[in-house]
Amino acid sequence: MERQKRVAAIHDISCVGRCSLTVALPIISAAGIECSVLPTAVLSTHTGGFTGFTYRDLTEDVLPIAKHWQELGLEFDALYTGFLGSFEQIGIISQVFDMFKKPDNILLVDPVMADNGKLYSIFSEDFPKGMRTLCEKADVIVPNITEAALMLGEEYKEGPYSKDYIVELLKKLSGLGVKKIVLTGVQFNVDELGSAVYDAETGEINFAMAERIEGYYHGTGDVYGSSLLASLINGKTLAEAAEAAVKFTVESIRRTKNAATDIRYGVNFEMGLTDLS
Ligand code: PXL
Repeated sequence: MERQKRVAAIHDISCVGRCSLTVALPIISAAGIECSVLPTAVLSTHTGGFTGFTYRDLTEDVLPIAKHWQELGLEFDALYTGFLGSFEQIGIISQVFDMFKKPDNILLVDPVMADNGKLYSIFSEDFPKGMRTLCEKADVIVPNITEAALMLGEEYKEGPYSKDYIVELLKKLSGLGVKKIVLTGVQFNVDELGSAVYDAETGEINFAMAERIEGYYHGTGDVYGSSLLASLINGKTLAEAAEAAVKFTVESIRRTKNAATDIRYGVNFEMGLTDLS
């Protein structure tokens, strides 16, 4: 039997609200991949739309956890980072990348820090500059349009976008040195939403679009990133993985919309997990 693949997911634990590790762990596991976790912070809920959340910064634990893994001789087919608990963690995760990088594994960075033109309130203005340095080390990055604009030092533009603008953003992002870019929140008209994929090595650009469902649903970036990575690890091309991730995310949003639940609690991805496996 083929060796089972193993991923290290490096995100916070938002105890309630379906994002970060409470999304990455089930999705990656359902795809048949072992998912180890390195929590960056523990919060009672995520920070989007809730007030009064608790926040335990785990910056001091990240390196000792990684060093223990190294002593155990552990290897990973991918390291997948999302929400980081502090600015300092950017440099620490960069060290963790150096510890576990292999010629054939994937460093996937989702530079979680902003959406809808705004940096999340808990991050300082210099956070995008720091996140840019982590993206420079990655094999694959998955920014949304806001995160892309912030890392490039550009003004955020609201959609719909022209194809030329999206292609320009992809090419500028490849200037960071990263070879595979998946840009989310791409919109060419009001009825569709999806992602743009650029492989800087082959020059290939693809778009994965789906019907846009009205409303802002929390945690969808993590649902998307986790399913994208699961498909990549299971041998899909970047373009195929983006297609599958758009489909899985949109179906999760549709289920949530139909149930009319409070959107702060994330999307119902759980009922799609059996299809994923
Ligand atoms: O899904 C992104 C995310 C992850 N973790 C925390 C967040 C957010 C977005 O707001 O607050 C703690």
